[in-house]
Amino acid sequence: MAMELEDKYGAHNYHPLPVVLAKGQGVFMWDVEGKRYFDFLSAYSAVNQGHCHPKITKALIDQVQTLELTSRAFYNNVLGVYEKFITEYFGYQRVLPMNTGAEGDETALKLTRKWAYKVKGVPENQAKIICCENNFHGRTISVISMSTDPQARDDFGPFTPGFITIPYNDLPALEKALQDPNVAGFLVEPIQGEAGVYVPQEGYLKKAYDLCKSNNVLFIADEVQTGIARTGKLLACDWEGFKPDVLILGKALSGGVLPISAVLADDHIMLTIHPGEHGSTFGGNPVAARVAIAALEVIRDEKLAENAQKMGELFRSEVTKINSPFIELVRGKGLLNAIVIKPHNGKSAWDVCLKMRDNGLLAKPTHDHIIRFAPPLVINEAQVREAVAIIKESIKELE
Ligand code: IF1
Repeated sequence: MAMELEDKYGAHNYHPLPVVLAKGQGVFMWDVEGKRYFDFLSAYSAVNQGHCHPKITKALIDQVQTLELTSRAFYNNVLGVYEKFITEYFGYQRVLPMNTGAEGDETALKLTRKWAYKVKGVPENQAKIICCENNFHGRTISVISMSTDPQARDDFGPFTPGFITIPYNDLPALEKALQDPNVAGFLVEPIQGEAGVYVPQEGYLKKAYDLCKSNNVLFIADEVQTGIARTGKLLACDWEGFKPDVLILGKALSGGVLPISAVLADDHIMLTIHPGEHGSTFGGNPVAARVAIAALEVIRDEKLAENAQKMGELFRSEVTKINSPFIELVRGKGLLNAIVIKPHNGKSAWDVCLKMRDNGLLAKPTHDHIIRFAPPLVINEAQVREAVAIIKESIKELE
């Protein structure tokens, strides 16, 4: 019924795994027949705190019954409290609140260009931003203008100019691109999620940051997917101990209950945008502000970064023990992992996902042969072991 309705009345911009979910709690979701599944996608890392977390849903309900939206035309008694909380939480002077991750990236692009003209002195309309091949930063026109994925950009042109694309995890390529005096920023995912959970070589991010600093170029970290404790640290950049000039957050900033994104930077960058130069109807609304505070408190109070690191190590070590012609390798950091499937006797990653669904675990291939495994960060040891047993059983059934 649900599938037919979506097929008949909805745009066909997705190809979902055939399962109809009706309830979520913690690491689990239940379908319309009441069958339980491990959620190993977490809505692409938006549900890091677990489904329907009581503290987050309470913040949502309390605020939405009090004052849901003032717009930024007026002040309210919540936004400033949130701005102080989140800037201190991540160690920045300023935050620009938006809604979706793509809006966060668009905002970061506009902010970087504004800084280029007002501070760096790049000639008007000449600012360039370096990005990486196989990136994923969202679905808006300027963001897909950076994409190298035909599926993300074909037939959506003409595209926004001003982007230089280089290979990911390639410092010489970055060093060369930085020679252009009109380069304003380098936008990068600390781990490329959609590309298949590509973890760059140790030290890549810090060396890239240093190269940017020595060329007066802003290092812009898109932590929409890798942030909020997903990789075992609060931010994936924390693994290399530096602070991005511009930080983009989204997804789990809300614990999955509504779209919340944010761009963080210090005064010399953020204050280049003046009143009336950027904004959004819902950006920083009181409900989002209260929810984001609760979502970040849960990450801190439940020590979810530490748990993600421990459970991620357990997951990878247990999966590595599965001896199967299907498994080429497992890679990742914290609880952002992927298994690279070697197609075997005509079966692909999609077939593995269908079999795992039958056995009570939901995951989805990012590309035809890579399956991402990203459960909510509240998962415990017994649940990791039970989930790996399902993965193993599913693969064995297909062999
Ligand atoms: C889809 C991918 C993941 C993101 C990074 C910005 C955004 C995303 C690093 C934009 C969003 C989502 C979008 C969703 C599927 C999912 C995804 F497969 F598309 F690439 F996670 F890997 N930066 N990623 O990962 O955030 O505007 O969606 O809030 O478009 O199918 P958004």
